[in-house]
Amino acid sequence: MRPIKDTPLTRDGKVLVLAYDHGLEHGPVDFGAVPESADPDHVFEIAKHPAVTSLAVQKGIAEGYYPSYADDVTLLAKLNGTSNLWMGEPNSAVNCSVEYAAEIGADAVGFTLYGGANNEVGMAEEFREIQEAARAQGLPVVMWSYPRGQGVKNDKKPKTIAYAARQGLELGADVSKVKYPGSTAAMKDVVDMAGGMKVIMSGGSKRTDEAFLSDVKGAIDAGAAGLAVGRNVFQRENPEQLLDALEQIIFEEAPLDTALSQLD
Ligand code: FBP
Repeated sequence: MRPIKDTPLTRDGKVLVLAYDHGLEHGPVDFGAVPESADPDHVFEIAKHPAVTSLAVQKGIAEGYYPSYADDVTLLAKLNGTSNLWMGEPNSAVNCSVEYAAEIGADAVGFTLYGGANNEVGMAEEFREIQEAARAQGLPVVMWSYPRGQGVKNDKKPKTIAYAARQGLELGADVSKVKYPGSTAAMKDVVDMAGGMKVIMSGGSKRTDEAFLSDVKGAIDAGAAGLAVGRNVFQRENPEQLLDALEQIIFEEAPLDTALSQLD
């Protein structure tokens, strides 16, 4: 398997992506709980935490804010994305090229593939162009691999999630980011289906610390390389505390209780 350990996307082979593309994907509703989270500077400051191996943002946020943080934050440029105002079958516009991402300082690129959607074929062809351009630039590629749309009855089914991870391997991603299938055993099947490619868990909507960290622990115990998380971090008043706890679980392989003891 092509190693990505020498890229800034990982630390000790582990991955913790702080995702902050929600302003496009979901809109202002995601910033209601903590209004300052609408300010990209607030989230770039959070991304300086040593547990965060990269910050995933769309082009406009990268262009406007990354220059002030280039020494402290690793940039993962999300190349496609669509607003929640779009009511058609799941689809995602390519908003940034790999070449432009590299020009504005990206260390890695990300792309959403909706397997099972009407436009899966078109998205896979866009991914091919992006993956090959990223290889030419030496940038690792993270696939947000989210089966949904008319071909998918239940996107939480473990076999569907395992298929999503496998799509990343087959199409040449370095990392597949998938939804948590609900248990360590099911996540192990997902990880096994990805060969040696790194699989990371997608954070999901905000829940209690214990529920969230228990899912993360389940994913790590199953062999996942880490996590991409947005709302469970930036919808908190004290995100650094949660990142301390995540650092324990992901990088120190600490038990859940040790991680929970980092929190008030
Ligand atoms: P969360 O941890 O907040 O779930 O963020 C991960 C992420 O993949 C974001 O990059 C993206 O905006 C969002 O989830 C997409 O969520 P949805 O499942 O609603 O499409």
